[in-house]
Amino acid sequence: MTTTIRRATMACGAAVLGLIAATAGAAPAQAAARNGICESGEFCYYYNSYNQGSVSDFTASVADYGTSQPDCYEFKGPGAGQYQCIKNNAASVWNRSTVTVRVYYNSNYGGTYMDVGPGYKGQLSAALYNNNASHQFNPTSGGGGFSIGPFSIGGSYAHSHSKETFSSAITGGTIRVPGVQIIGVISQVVPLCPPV
Ligand SMILES: [Ca+2]
Repeated sequence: MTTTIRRATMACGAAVLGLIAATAGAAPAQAAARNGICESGEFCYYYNSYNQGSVSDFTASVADYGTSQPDCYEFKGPGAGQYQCIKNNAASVWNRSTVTVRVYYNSNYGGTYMDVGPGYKGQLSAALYNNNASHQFNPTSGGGGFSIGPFSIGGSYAHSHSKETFSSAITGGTIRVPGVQIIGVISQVVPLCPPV
């Protein structure tokens, strides 16, 4: 009898350990933005041409860099330009993210721009060279619509590769949205452990 209980306890413990390991393995590696190192997943400005000089690294869009210290977004890495504000001061870029990053001439994603594709490493265009004022990951346009929990209803959006529109209708109290919507994920439940 004692042997049976021990076996059951060990089997349960092994299952729980396996679940924890799977969860840890699925956690994505996080790039550390604003540490002066251009890492996988980041978009980076360089003070000098051809990816030389100090680096300023980002994992998110910024609409306004600021224009003076100590509040501006600055070049972080060692080398020429370190601690200088990045606005109108970047010569080259490296997009290590998986999406297009749009660099704008003006703040708040305005004016002429350059789309920097994933993996691009090199000069800013002549129009943006030392004339960078904001940048946007996976640039979008359009709007409208609303969302309830995981649902997004109505509106339109566009990005660098395609444009999609969708709509909804309310009929007899039912909200209808064409297309597939993922509303849940089925997870396997580990059985309860017997008392030790
Ligand atoms: Ca970094």
